[in-house]
Amino acid sequence: MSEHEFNTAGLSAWAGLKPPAAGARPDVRIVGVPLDRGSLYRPGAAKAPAQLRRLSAIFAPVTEHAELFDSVTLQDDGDVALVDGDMGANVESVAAEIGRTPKGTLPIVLGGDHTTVSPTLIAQQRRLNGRMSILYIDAHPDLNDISRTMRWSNGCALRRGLELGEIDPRKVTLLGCRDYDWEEVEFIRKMGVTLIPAATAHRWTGTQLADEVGSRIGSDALHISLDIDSLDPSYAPGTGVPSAGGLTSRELLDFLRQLRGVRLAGLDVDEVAPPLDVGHVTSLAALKFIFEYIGMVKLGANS
Ligand SMILES: [Mn+2]
Repeated sequence: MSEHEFNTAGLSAWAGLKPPAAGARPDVRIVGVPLDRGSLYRPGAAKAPAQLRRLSAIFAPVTEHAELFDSVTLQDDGDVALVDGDMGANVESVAAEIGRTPKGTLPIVLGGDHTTVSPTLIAQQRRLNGRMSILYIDAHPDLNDISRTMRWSNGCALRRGLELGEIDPRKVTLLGCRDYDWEEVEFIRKMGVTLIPAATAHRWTGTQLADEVGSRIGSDALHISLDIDSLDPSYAPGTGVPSAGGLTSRELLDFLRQLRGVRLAGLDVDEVAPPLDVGHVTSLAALKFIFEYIGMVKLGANS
């Protein structure tokens, strides 16, 4: 270990949060999907689950608003087994694994590139019997049918998840977008996807996100898919396709906070690429979001 590496000796992963008593269901279940064969330009995200687990040990179970959440129970079931090939070769087995998450437990899925979201949405749609809305936080809508000849690239990730999960595109809110293929713009308009570009989100104040999402969600639970490239590259350089003009870390955490009162369904966090990172700041930004999310479990957001 380099002298500049975080020394996590003696610390427990996930801020020391414990699994539940035998036979009880955890509040949160962690599952890793170390696959980056859907990366259109630069791989590296396959190394994220291990890195996020390792660095999770330096966090404490306290939100940024100084709320203690050490009573949240957490079970980390490690990484799913993968076969050679892209997400297409793995989608059913990964969806089945995520689908094993007990009812009432929130799955937190660690990608991997953003094709991780496809099996995640398939599993969540089944777990929630279709009563799910989606907040997709990303620089890119990932709504291409085919991207650079691949059906299972990260540029098609949301499209595949909606298709195979039989999910109504009108249940999707895109947040933080700023790079589009024209095919994606047409899909958004034609299929009734809600689009909140990064430029719009940047000007929002107060509870506008909660109002916007809340007005559409009805009695659904909300699944959040976070592509770390939704953040501006100055906050998250360690990702395959950085895009200028993104959200600030502050905005992202505030948007999450605004969703208190919305029924949460689960979370996936994707496109963190440790080999491309600088001083682990991208991994730590992802973990900050994950820990604030876990902190919401017992603070009224999931009741
Ligand atoms: Mn994405």
